[in-house]
Amino acid sequence: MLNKTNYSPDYARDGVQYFENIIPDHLISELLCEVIALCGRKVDNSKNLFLQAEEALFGYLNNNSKSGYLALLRAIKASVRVKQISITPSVISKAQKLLNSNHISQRSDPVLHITGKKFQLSDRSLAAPWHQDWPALRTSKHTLVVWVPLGGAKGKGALSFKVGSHQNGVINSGDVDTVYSIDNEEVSDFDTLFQGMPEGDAAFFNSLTVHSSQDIDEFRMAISFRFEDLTCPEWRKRQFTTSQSIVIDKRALTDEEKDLFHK
Ligand SMILES: O=C(O)CCC(=O)C(=O)O
Repeated sequence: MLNKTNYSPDYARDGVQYFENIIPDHLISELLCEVIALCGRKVDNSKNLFLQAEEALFGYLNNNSKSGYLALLRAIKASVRVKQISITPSVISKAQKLLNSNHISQRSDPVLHITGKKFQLSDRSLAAPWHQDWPALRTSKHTLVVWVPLGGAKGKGALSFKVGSHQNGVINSGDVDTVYSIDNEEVSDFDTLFQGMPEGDAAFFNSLTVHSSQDIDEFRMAISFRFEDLTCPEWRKRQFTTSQSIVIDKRALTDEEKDLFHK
């Protein structure tokens, strides 16, 4: 196991790199305030925002149906506060540098990641097993993932990475559940890199870099988003497609929908 004190990862060699203080504090605070407000609570500026967000989300989970809670999570991840973080100039310039391209895009939507036992909706853990992101995206060959903790990642809540695993291309995966999960034996030759991450830091990693999160008791919240290299000739040949397209449900309007604006 490698950790921060004895190892400093390099993006090209290791497929992962950490940047400290790259996300301005106010953007994280504003997103946490958004979470609290969307849960129907008032923000108390004298108290810790992350703890208030935890309480607000937990209250919402207990007082609403599972589908209502999942709808709220989708609303949170679609908030412009998430977009503001994903297009922070410091993040964009690092992404351009790591992708070695000035022409980059964000083809897929940001993802909201919550771990912590009390937020589990079934007996299935919220943690992600070892996996690569590329098979779920199938976009450019150099897709870069940025993972931004919003709180709870200073210890076990952070991600673990298999150092250099991106160099092996797409690795065999088993059953596709929430992710294309990879057995431990497939990646046992790689060192595991794990380091806690305070808010403001971000991990940038190649979408082929195998990573996982741990099943923890405490609440941890993070967002991730992806950058694509628009100059990737191979992706151009595939007409810039992605497996993460948003499907529009073209069903007929119900009577209730037709009346929505006439009440
Ligand atoms: O935050 C997590 O628990 C998992 C994140 C992850 O696997 C990803 O960003 O691809």
